[in-house]
Amino acid sequence: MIPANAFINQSINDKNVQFYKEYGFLIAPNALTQAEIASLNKDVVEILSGKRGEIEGLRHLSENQKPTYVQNHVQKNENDFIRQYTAIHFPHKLSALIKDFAKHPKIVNVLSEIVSKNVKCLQSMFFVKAPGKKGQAWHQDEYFIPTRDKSLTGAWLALDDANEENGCLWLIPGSHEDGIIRQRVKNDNTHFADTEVADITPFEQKDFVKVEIKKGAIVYFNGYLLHMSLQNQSHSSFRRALVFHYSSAETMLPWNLDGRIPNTQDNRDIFMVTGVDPYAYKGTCELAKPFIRADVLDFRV
Ligand SMILES: O=C(O)CCC(=O)C(=O)O
Repeated sequence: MIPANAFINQSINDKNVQFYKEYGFLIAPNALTQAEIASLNKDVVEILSGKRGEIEGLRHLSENQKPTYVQNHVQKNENDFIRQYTAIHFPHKLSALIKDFAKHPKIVNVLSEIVSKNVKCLQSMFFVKAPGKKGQAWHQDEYFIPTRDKSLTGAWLALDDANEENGCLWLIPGSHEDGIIRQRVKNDNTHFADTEVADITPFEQKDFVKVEIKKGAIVYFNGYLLHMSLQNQSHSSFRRALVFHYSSAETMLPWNLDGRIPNTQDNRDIFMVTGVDPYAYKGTCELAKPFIRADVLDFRV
């Protein structure tokens, strides 16, 4: 059972903030409206149909495989069309709507309490996670995105009901606390797309929390928190989710996007979501390009 203080009702309170410090996560049920969810899902169909420009890894389809629209509603093929994808990285670079959601007042309100008064957004990911697609092995986001000041925070927006069968998030409460980046070892769990997995010792099955949530909920979690998701084993249930990663604006961010860009002391491909940017004098720039997540993940940073 997830303790009551993990749940944000209406707006974040002191008990939520204390819970986040101790356990490294929070859940805000019913944070998004049905209309907001529908608008995000529709936007991603457009992105993946190539209407917003070329994306690395996009699979080109013949005209009759593409989704068709009638009066702005997807008329056919939407599910067939998106089912080939697990996720797209940096969709906010192709969608003003998605970028706006990163600054959603409900999200900013929470981040101001658990991250800093000054918060920047570092990346977005849209998970389609069609039936059959694999999950992501136990990991800490901080391993990939090096803030190293413990301010890295994910906001995971559920755009479908997420449950064990369709590959919801699992996490280990409190695993962020020692501030250690865990050793990564070879993965042999066929549920995971990754070649490597974080060594979660000394945690065991009894420490795992399954985050089964309704669409519209938002899960917040610390960048050092161990989390994973299993394969989508349902026949027809997608497990869509939009994820943003944020840090305090004070953080210098030596993130080379897993080797996609040259090493940098401070990656300025960011945008502010609240407060003041102490490094505004450096300006910002475009470094990351949107790309489709590979079916096998071989990240070594
Ligand atoms: O949604 C998933 O399957 C994995 C998400 C994740 O690992 C993350 O957002 O950091």
